[in-house]
Amino acid sequence: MLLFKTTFASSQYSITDCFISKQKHIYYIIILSSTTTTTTMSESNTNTNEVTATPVAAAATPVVAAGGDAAPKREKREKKEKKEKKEVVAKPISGKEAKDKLNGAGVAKEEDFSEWYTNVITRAEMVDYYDVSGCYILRPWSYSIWEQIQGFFDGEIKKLGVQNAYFPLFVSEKALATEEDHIEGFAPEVAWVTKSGQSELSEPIAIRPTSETIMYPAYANWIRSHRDLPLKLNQWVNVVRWEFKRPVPFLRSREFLWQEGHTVYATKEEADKEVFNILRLYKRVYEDLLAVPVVEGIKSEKEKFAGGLYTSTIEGFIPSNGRAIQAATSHALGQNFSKMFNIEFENTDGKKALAWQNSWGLTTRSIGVMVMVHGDDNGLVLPPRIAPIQVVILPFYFKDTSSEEIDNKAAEVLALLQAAGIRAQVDNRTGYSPRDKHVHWELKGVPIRIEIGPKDLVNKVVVFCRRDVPGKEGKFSVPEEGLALKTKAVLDEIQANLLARATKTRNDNVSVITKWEEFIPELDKKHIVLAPWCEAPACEENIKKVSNEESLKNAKNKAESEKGFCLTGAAKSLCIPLNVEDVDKKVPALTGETQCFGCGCESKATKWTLFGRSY
Ligand code: 87F
Repeated sequence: MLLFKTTFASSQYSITDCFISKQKHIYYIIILSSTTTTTTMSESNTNTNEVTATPVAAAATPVVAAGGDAAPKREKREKKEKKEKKEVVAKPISGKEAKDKLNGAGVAKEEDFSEWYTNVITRAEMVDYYDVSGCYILRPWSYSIWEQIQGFFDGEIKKLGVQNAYFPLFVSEKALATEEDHIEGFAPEVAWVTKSGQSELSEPIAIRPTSETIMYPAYANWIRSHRDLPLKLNQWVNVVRWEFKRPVPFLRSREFLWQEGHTVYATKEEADKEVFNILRLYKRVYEDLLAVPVVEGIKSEKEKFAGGLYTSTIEGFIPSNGRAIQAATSHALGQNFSKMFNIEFENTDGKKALAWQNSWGLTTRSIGVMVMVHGDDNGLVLPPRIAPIQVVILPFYFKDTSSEEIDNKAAEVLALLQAAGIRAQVDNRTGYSPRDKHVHWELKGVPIRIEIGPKDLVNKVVVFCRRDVPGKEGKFSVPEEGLALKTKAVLDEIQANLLARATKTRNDNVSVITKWEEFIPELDKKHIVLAPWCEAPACEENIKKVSNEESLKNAKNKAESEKGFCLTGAAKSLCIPLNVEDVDKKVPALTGETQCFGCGCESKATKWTLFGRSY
């Protein structure tokens, strides 16, 4: 690792940090931040968790120089980042507490949610830290969940006629600038490569933060006639967004994995239909696979993707801190991008027409949401459909019985579960006590533990322990006869129970309000709110501003934000739900008489809208 400090002759920016890969074809990702005049070069230890990368695309590029990262704003942001920079690191267990905290998450979920989360994902071997701030290693225990999500979603989009492709990681400055207007707000997050070896590249190239500007120039070449439509492509890739807010593994990292779908249609009707088909698939990923309830809705004008016509979204909820989280989005881009990139086709009348486009994305954030929603004080609680191991078989030996007999039984059970398509494994590691194994597999969130001991052999039963129902209540004997079917039924029951439980909690945490005075008190109960709203951007701006000010007065909330785990106390609109019934609330139809609840806003309400503090 080399750390550079230098200054560009004609720029107020300096290189504060660059990472050099020790491979044959070296390239540097140069991170630019505000003024420094010294030129130093030092070799530092690679083993640091505190690589303070503050990349700002802006310096050398017209894209950003023209855009929204003016110096005062940037300084403010950097100051804020410094404050928030404390890395999320699992605290070692020490001292008097160590003895009783060595198991499970090490801290109660309700006591310190931030520490709980960090402990769980590291101890369960989902994630490990890396020496570039904001980047994490996804270990097999989390990556295989991503593979489950991929398997389902990929299969479904293929049924809709979507094909996978791969477009390059790099974007030229010119291509990125095509989207200048829309990228403005995002520009500070774009990371750039400016060097190869010791030489400056003649033109810096950006690393994809999203691929509109990479894919659409090719689309313009490929699409000529209505016969070339629809074009439906998807790619499963990594993207880089150099976030300045405090990173949270899975939820907000500087590199993450996602799928991005980019489709092109001849008509708005076809495009609109797809927007909601995809949204429904996203809902299925969350609800059917991850057992996390989400609300389908439309983003407000302020919260939509600026480049598009409208943004449909699914919104999740984290009960432990009362925060909503955008779970996935499906955008109708209209003809905005086809205008910018000249994606035109000759229609059936022989006339030129602009194409209608959509884009949609789902990320590894989904794994973090699932962990936060279902996990408990003993660790992960994995929904069976995505659990890398659905059943772990634990043979228990006692002095006076032959371990061979137990091992044979375990192998027999394993074979019959695997034959039934269940992801099962035997834990016959030596040197671990039954208690150790119990704690280990609980922490990993495996849905069913099957214990087999000498008595069970005699009785021709095995003992089931459900991860979702702790203690004795979740422990019961199951006859060997019909074991595979019973296991499948219990896995289904666990899956359904997790969704039902999370849905009830989410619904219990939605408050219906009609007046501004109710807003902050409800948010402070860690609720999200459903309120009659006028949809005006100025009203939303005000809601954000006032809710932030009022929240800061709340000492508890302040303490939380100082810990850095949550962003701000500001609340914003989450979505205009497609079905208000989704959150199990009965609200009167808006007649045109109902006032908007918004602060100081005198307009009439047009939509019941979900608001909340969010990630
Ligand atoms: C960050 C840096 C540069 C979001 C960014 O949601 C550009 C962007 O365009 C940017 N962050 N976006 C919007 C992405 C829109 C859209 N792209 C395809 C999606 C889903 C998949």
